[in-house]
This record gives sequence, C-alpha cells and structure tokens, in this order.
Amino acid sequence: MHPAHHALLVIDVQNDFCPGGALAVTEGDVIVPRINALMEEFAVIILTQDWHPADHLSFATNHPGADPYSLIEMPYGPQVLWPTHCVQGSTGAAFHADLATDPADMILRKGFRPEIDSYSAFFENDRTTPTGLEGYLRSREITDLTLTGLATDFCVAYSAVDAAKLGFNVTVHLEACRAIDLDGSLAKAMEAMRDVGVTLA
Ligand code: VGL
Ligand code: ZN
Repeated sequence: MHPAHHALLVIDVQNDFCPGGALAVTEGDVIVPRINALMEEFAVIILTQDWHPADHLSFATNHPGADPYSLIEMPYGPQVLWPTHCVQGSTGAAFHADLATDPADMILRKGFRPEIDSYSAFFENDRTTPTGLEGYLRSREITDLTLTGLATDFCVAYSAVDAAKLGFNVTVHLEACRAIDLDGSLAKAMEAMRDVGVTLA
C-alpha cells in the first residue's frame, strides 16, 4: 500500500474515449482492469471527468465549416477542434462501466466553461485558470501522484506536466494509459513530461 501522501489520479476513463465512443482512443478500454487493480494499492484515489456543455468551443461542430482535428487560434492559443464528446450528462461522458468508481475520494470535472478547454486536471488551457485540484491535494498533504488514464498525449500529459511544475513527485504508469497520437502528439507529450522530471513507468 502506498502511503497516504501518494495519490492515484485517474484521468478521463469515460465512454467517449473508449472503443465505440465519439473520440475513441485505440485500446482505451484495455486499461480499465489495470486501473482497477492499481486502485487497491492506493489510499487516496481521484478521478477526473471531461465534462463539456454542448456549446463548447473545442467542438468542431461549434465552428461552422471547420473539420474535426483541425487547429484554430483561441484567445489562449492554438486549440484542436474535437468531435463532440463528453457532453454533460450524456452516456459518452459517463465513466466506463467496468471502472471501479466507488473507491474514489473525489471526482473532479473539467472543461465545463464553454469558451475554454481544459486538458489538465490542474489548469484550463489558458494555463492559468485553476480547477481547484492543487488546493485539494495540498490541503490533504499529498506530495506524490501516480497518473493513469486517457489520453496519454493530451489530458494525462498536460496533468502530469502541470503537477510536476507545481512541485509534486509525478509518475505516469504508461501501461495504464493509452494515447490519441495526433500528428506526433505522443512523442511531443513524452518529451514534455521527461523535460519536467515526470517518471515514465
Ligand atoms: C481529452 C481531447 C479532448 C483527453 C479530452 O481526455 O485526453 N482529449 N478532451
Ligand atoms: Zn474534452
């Protein structure tokens, strides 16, 4: 059992990121039993849930004429336009049916503001608007984090990089993660994580 200052952070294991979902990640579902098994080793477990309103500006459908997976410039920088996914209250936004959610102490929702996306569990994509997770972890005196989930190259990597920059000791458990890999995004994400001292296990 890991000590109480070491939390497991499970990123976005939701139907839309699993095979058959709106933004399916290849093998997104194979990690579910691995994550459930890992949960037994942690006293503190936090789940995140991508949670967008239907008019979210990260959706290609909300930019007439724009193709999914194209890039646009938002006030906070470049933003990939995604297929509509994880709409609040939809089946796609629900956790994978086999994910053990009962052991979670906390479920953090992100991406709920229509005008800004949030890959990271710590900061929205302007890199400054906090989600509140840092305060939660600090008030529980958590210093170490192990990350798992979807997708390695977006929400997992952004969360891992932010956590490391905030001073947490961060490990990404790659066997319990799967990637989207859009135009080399996985290689870039791995490099970004290594650069800030994330342990890739
Ligand atoms: C994610 C793209 C859009 C993720 C969320 O969970 O990695 N990726 N929204
Ligand atoms: Zn999203």
